[in-house]
Amino acid sequence: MIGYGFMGRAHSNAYKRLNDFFPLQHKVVLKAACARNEEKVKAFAANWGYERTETDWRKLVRSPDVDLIDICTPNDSHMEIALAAAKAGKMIVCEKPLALDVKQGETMVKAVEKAKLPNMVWFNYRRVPSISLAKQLIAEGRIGRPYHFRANFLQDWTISPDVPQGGAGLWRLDVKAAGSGVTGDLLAHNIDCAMWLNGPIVRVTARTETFVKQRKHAVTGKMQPVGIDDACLFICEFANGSLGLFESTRYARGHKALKTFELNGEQGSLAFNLEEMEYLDFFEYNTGGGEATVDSHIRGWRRIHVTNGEHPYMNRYWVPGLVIGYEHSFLNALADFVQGVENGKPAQPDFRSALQTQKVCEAVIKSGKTGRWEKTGVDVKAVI
Ligand code: SOE
Repeated sequence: MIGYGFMGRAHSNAYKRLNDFFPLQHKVVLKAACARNEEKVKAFAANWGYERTETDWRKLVRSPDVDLIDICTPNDSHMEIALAAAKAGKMIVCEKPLALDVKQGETMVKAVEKAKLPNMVWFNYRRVPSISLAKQLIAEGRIGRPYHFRANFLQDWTISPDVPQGGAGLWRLDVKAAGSGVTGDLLAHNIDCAMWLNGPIVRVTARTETFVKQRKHAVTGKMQPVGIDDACLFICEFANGSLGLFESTRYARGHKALKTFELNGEQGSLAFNLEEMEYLDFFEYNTGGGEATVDSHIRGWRRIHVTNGEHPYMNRYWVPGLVIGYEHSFLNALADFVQGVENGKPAQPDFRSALQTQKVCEAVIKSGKTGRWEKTGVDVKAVI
């Protein structure tokens, strides 16, 4: 485990509980946690049960007793660590977004594919059972021809101009460490889900804004220009002919993590809201083409409480009606990854698939600057 921030904790929790909930051939052993600050990494390792600590990630990556490297560091170090881990023959799981930009992402894809190593990016929201159920309903043809996809991810934690950029957690505001603002940090999640559910995004046009132009840098102590997008709105075209509308900001007072999406198709619609993540809303117009099969006076949105044994992942947990939470999305992702290693069917999104999301993010940022429609260059076959 490299890094001990919010994601280091979320992933460590998944490693600790994996074998309790999922029947797998392999057992997780928490070998080592690594970070530059010795005191902090020792406390982290003691808390989560890692056998030892390292302060040099290069040493960790070369350790013969380590099979898998988990990259939970800020985005500007993903590539360097991934390349070293690939060279050392380790499996790699990497926090999102894959890299700072497409160029770095391509280098990472090349390295892991050349080394033929299992790899995955932690786009955890795919593994929220309600979102996985949405995927299943789409595959079952219940939505029919898709027309519209809309999604948002709204937060409010950077409104104060006194919030510094740089340093623990706040590196997300420093363009050198993060690559972009809400586009890479928040919209990347929505783009990953959107393409997983509704296929490749081919063209985008965006409007980005930086509301606070200068912030103190936590490391240098100096006021420095802010290079990230504080807010981003974009519209897009999907390869299947449907249209998309995306909104993200860290300036939506009152919203902490309002992440929603809706998909409207000819035969039905689906809607999800992270604040009520155990539900999937479904409007069924028609069960199989032609005219409506549900009488109009009783037709309406239905709330599916996604807690039954036949719902994705739920047979691993409790009994119908009892919910799981945010942390289980990481557990489910990890279970899929290990299962993929065991049965030779790699879990997604792997680095190549996550690179497609990176391409959309980059096109969005570019369009925010040029004010024009930009092609994403997404490799249609890699959207899986
Ligand atoms: C930012 O506040 C953040 O923690 C993101 O970095 C995560 O990826 C997202 O899931 C929640 O918000």
